[in-house]
Amino acid sequence: MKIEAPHISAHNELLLDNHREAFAYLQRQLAQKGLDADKIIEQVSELQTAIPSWALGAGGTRFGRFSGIGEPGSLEQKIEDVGLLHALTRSAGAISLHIPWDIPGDAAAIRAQAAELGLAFDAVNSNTFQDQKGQAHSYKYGSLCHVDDAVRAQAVQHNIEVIETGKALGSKSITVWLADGAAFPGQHNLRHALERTLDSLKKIYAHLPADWKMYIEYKPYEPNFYSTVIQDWGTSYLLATECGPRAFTLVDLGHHLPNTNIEQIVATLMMRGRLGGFHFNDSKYGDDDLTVGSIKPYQLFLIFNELVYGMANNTAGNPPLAWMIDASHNVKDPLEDLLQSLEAIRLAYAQALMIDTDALEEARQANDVTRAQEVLQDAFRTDARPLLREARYRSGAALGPLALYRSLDVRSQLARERGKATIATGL
Ligand SMILES: [Mn+2]
Repeated sequence: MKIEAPHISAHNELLLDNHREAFAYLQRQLAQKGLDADKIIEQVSELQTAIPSWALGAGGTRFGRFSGIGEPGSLEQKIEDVGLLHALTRSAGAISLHIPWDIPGDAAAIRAQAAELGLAFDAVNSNTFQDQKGQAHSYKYGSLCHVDDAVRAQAVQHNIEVIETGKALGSKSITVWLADGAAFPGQHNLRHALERTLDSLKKIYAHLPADWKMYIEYKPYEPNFYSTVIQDWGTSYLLATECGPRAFTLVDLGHHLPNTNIEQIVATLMMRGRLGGFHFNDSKYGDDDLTVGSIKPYQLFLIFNELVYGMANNTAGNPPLAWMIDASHNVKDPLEDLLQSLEAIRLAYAQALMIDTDALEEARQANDVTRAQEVLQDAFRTDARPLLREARYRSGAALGPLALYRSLDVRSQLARERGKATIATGL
């Protein structure tokens, strides 16, 4: 299924009068603070978030999986789904593949299909947290950190193959997330496990094409509940700096202990030019994979505040960031969920761009703590949604993506085309 321009314009026609009124009001409010709505719209429009191939089907838990209907049963259908999201929002212009769940049979054809929908290939993701059929060695006791040379060599080789797959698609980066860790105290010599991991990462890095980046993701716990080899941003940063200038830390919002100050991590990494990218999601307890902005929208806004500052004051040469959603759950229609996440990401960005930074800095210099908080919260509490709608309208997308998705009854049509019982590859 495809969403065509006439669908969008017929939908926009119905909402346009109300939108224009709301946008004009916001534009005046912003102008009073010396902010240019057009400039914010331009910046917001440039923010493109990659959709991971594993978020397009229902995500399971360790207790069960409840499939939806019309799930994408092939890589082509996953790309078709991302194409729908991008047509509705013009904010999901990339797809991030998981290898081996999504190995393209014909890379050139897949690339052409994506290009036709306006999609690029973002980072490719390796998987050494599961054993694959026919694999010589098991990852039960780790992969890049394993005590056995042969297991480590196999895991390194897999990452190299993932890079090769990415090259054929036009990807420019690989994300390494490891489940490696110890389930119980005593299982690992903690220092040696980290040393072996660094050694393996260096071997992968040695195969990185000159125009590629390697993102090293961290996570404090799960699946191992005693220790994780790359447990935090500091460990990731250490590994990245040891590997070389094209290795970076990747921040996944769900991969922190409760109440961690993630915006501070962002500020520190950008100070060193080592923030590679983001995996967006939201959580209440742990790595919950909830819809972006559904639990802690203020935290997301504060994170974007640091990102905006870091991008505007890029003294350490931090590269452009890779934005990706990393979420998947059991109950919502995945496409509806992703539409909500895409909206939440741009909303937090727009809110951060609406901060009166001069007033904020003035308050800081005067140690006026109350005023500093007021300035931040004024931006957070201003309804930025008209900016997002205007950004979509100007780029040919829908004023109300979710409303249009529902009125076109996209899911039923996908179910008719694909059959009700298709299951997306993944966990
Ligand atoms: Mn992630």
